[in-house]
Amino acid sequence: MGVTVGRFAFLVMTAATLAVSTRTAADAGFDVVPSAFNPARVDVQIKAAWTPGIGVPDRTADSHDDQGLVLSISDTVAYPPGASAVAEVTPGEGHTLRHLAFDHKIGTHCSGGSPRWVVETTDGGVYAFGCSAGVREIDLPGSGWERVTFSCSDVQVLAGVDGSCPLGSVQTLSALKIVHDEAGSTTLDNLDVDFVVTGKGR
Ligand SMILES: [Ca+2]
Repeated sequence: MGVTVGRFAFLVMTAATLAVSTRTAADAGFDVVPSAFNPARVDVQIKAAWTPGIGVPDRTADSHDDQGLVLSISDTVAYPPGASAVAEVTPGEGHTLRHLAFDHKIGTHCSGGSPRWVVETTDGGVYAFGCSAGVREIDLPGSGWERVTFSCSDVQVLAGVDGSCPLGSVQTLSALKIVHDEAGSTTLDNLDVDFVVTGKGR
């Protein structure tokens, strides 16, 4: 009898946990906050900013949005200490993840390593999705741009279980951001997290 009660209690707890962990970014809405990461104050120039006049206009509901996200660094700084231009999704913790994409301005930096989505999960997983790894749709959403959509076939597991992938997983996020840390400049727009799109600063 004691075992039966214990199992019932466990099931109730599991259901409650799932109810919380299946909350998505779409429920929450989110901002994308740029910043410079340079813990050792290495002598490099870093820019991380939503910048007027260089984005894809009119994809979001705000017809006045012409901002694009510029992430640039004048030199590559080996890790550690590393240095990077960062765009953090906030709130980035507490929900699960099923879809990641962004629009990339063709001709600006895009390699297998940078810029990249970095996904951290509460179970200690750290995952990267590098710009050039995603599926590219040229001239979407406009001429000179490409939409880059990521799937589990693009994932790099930096920490955690080999073969795991946070997209479509029950893993709960602890952080979600775009990191650019290779010398050069990239321009992105319309960051897509679970089909919720952010194309400008606050
Ligand atoms: Ca925009």
